Amino acid sequence: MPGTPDPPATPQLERFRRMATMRAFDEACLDALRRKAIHGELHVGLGQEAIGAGMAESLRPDDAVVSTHRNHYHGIAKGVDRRALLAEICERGSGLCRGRGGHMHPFDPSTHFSATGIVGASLPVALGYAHAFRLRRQDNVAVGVTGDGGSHNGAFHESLVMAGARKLPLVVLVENNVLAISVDFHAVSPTRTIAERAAAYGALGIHVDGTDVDAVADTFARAVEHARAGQGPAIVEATCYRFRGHFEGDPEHYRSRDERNRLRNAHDPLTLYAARLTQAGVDRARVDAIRAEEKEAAKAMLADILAEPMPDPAGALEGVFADGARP
Ligand SMILES: Cc1ncc(C[n+]2csc(CCOP(=O)(O)OP(=O)(O)O)c2C)c(N)n1
Repeated sequence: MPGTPDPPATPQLERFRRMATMRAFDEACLDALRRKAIHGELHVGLGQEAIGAGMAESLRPDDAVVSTHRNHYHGIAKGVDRRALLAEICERGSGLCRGRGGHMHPFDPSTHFSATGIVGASLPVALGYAHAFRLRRQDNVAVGVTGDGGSHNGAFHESLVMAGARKLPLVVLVENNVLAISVDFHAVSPTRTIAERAAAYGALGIHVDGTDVDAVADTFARAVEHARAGQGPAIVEATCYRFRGHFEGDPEHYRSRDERNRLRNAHDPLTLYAARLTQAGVDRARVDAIRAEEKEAAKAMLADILAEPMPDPAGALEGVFADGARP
């Protein structure tokens, strides 16, 4: 009705908006790549938004998250400034690390967020945070993110052994998108799920549908509560699907276009949640407006960033070496 104020946003609409923000952010990255504003490999997370959006609610500002090469949604979930993150990805001076980290190595001390392109290496760093929280008697948690491929890495085992033995507040989030580049998880895993490996570490292990934002939010809350209460580490394994190649430019010889389209049609977390919301009586126009607003906001943010000049090459070594240690 004209003049009627919008009804207040429900927590469910907020979850939908968070997913829409993440989708729009990565679409802006794809746009930036097409405009040649990003050099080097780009790994986006289209299809995995429900995990980032679901984890956000349980985390406090002083908790820590250490992510992977596919890190944008975790940074957004942790509260990293989105413009600074996108500017970093576009290698601009206003970026989170003044454009020196790029998309795989964003560091944000103010939100305790970082990422690494070394597969498996996020977990020992998160373990370090968990250990520090314990030594300082803080009831914070550290989240170490890995993919299914990373869960086969030795660092996964070593981090969970120590966290389990010392009951450290480590939550290992495994985004199981069933592929490690071209390798099918089921062809190489000795266990049906990764969550069931938790028993070997005295950890809580929970498997969840990573395309269902409500289920992820509930599961993640349980795991964080467990770790925060001093009961030791937890593994949350969220199954999801990667809608694009491993990196932009991946010829994807390991799956057909039909297979990819089938996954996208059946498992898109935004489409699935929009249907759930409308079945629950939310006006479809309101849901669509949220997506449109987030898309518009990301587009405007990218345009603003691309209007910035590239950093002066003369300053390329600034902030790279410790005080005065330039070669
Ligand atoms: C130690 C190490 N080995 C290999 C690579 C090359 N590499 C980059 S991503 C990747 C696969 C990661 O798969 P997964 O952990 O399932 O994450 P996803 O890409 O599916 O998100 C590999 C092998 C690397 N970056 N680091």
